[in-house]
Formats: sequence, structure tokens, C-alpha cells
Amino acid sequence: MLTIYSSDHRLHHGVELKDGAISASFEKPARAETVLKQVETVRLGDVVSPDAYDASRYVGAHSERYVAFLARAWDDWTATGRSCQALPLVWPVRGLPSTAMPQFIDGKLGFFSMDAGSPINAGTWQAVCASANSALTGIDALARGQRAAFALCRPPGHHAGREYMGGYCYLNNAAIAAQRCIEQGARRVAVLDIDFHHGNGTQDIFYDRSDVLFVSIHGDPGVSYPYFSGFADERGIGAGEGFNLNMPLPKGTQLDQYDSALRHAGEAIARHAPDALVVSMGVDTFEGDPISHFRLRTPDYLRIGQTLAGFGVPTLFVMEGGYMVDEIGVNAVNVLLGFEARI
Ligand code: Q9C
Ligand code: ZN
Repeated sequence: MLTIYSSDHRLHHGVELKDGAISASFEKPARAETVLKQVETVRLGDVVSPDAYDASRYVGAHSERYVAFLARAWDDWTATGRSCQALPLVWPVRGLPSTAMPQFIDGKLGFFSMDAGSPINAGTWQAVCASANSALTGIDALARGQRAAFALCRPPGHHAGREYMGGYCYLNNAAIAAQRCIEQGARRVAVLDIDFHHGNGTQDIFYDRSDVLFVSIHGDPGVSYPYFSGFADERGIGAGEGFNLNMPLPKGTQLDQYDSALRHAGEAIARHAPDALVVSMGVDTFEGDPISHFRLRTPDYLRIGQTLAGFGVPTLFVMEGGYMVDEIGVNAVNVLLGFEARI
């Protein structure tokens, strides 16, 4: 299987608020390095750099003004005399009267974010573009006839909505790839999100559309991030009604329960009959993950990959979360080995 990877991801690293204090983010450069090392160890296949794409390729999944905000955010922030990371601190919640885009960068940061989980530093935009371009390169490889490809994206993308960043995400790599697939002539695409967290951003982007089916298996948002999205009664709106399928599972979920959800997802995907499948592949479902609550074990990921291969659809894997650095390489690559029946 082809892997698409860019070392530009190292340009992005940040902090997060945890337990009342600022600390280094769980979403750190070593994550991608660990996955790449395992790709090389098992000789998964060629590793290539992403092609170059214009930032206008991100519009469609995202709004033009959001992409423009991201591209300029660091310059706008440093123009105010600050050199620390940019973080939002105020949000337009229910009851605040203005829905207009603020002029000042501090207002824009809140306007275009769902939380303070996506800090911006000097290298963030370049890393974010390389990550999205990896997904685009992957989808183009499928268009050229590959059965599968692995976009080793960092930073991840599935919490980023049409007009907002959050949860370590900036551009929604999976959605950008799915959108390109449609623009290049696919009639239907499915996005299957197996990260522990609900893919609220991907749901947001495709919620009113019937051409892109979104299916997500994740920790119950009643007790897990992102709390405000991911419930089973969110089924799409307008033309998109019935094309959004959320399968929240309880804390402590193990393979048996997970696998039956995955088979249920497979049935929905088969009914959609997509030309391509994009898998938002997080491995924060692992029992040792520091921020999640499922109990999948390392060999379980081989099984998951096998099940996904059984769907019989050309598949782009897009890296999302997974935070137990020592294990995420083996777990992520196990999905790909299982898919290729190298067990
Ligand atoms: N420190 C992904 O897995 N955690 N994102 C909130 C605040 C946010 C996870 C706790 C978790 C986001 C791509
Ligand atoms: Zn996650």
C-alpha cells in the first residue's frame, strides 16, 4: 500500500489546556514519526511526499473565508506584537447578539473555532497544508486505479468543520479528499470515521448532502469529547437526511461490540454503493490511550482492517487521532496489514 507522508508536520506543535494547566499537547510530532517507522519496518510499500495543491482546493469542504483566516492567522497574530502561540479565548455562544465575523484576530480566533484545542504557531499553516495535500494525493492515487492508499496526515482533521478548527484539527483532510473525489466525477463517496471521538467536523461539512455518506463509530458524546455532536438521532438534514449515521458506544467498549458496529457500518456503506471509501483512521480506541475510553487491543486492529477490506470499495485511509505514542505505530499499521490480508 502506498503511504503519503511529509516531514512538514514537524513544523506544527502546540500546547493544550489540561486539568487547569497548560502542557504540551498530546497531539505531538512523535506520533507521525512512530507511524512512519512502523510503515517502514513492515515494508508496507512506497512512501511518497504529497503533491502541491493550491489552497483553493480546500474550499468546498471549507468556506473561502475560513481558509483565508487560517492562511493569515499567524501573520495577523504576530502583527499585534505577540510571538507566543495563538489561542482563542472567547466564543460566540447562544445569546450573544453578533454573528458577524470580527475584524481583529483575537475575535476571529473565537469565531472560527469550537474550542482552544487547536493552537496556531509559525509553522502551523505549512504543516496543515502538507497534511491536507497528503489526503488529496491519496485520493488521486485511487483515481489512478490503486485499491488503497494511506495518507499519514498530521495534524488530524475530523473535528474541523466547514468554518471552524478544534480538537487538534484545522483542515478536514478526509472531507477535502472526499470532496475532491466528487468533483472528479465520483457519484457517491462514503466517509467512515473510526477515531474514538465523533467526527463532528466531517458530519458538519456533509450534513445536508446525499452524495457523501458519513458513518461514525465513537465514544458516547454524553460522556466523551466533543459532547455537542455525535448522538444517534443526528441523521442529516434536507437532502442529507438518512445520509449521516452515528453509532455512539459506551465507555469500555471491546472488540466484540466494536466489530458488530463496524459490520452495521458496512451494511450502510454497501447500501450507499460508493465509488470510494475514505476511512478517518484514529487509533485512540486503544485500551492504553491516555485520553479515550475504549478497550481495543493491538491484534484487534488487524481484525478491523480485515473487516474494512471486506467492504470491497477502493479505500483511502486518513490518519486521525491516537495518543499512546509507543503503540500507535503498530496499531495504525495493523489496520493496513489486516486490510491487505497480511496477517
Ligand atoms: N485538553 C482527535 O483525536 N481533548 N482529537 C479535549 C482538552 C480534545 C481529539 C481535552 C480531544 C481531541 C483528532
Ligand atoms: Zn480522536
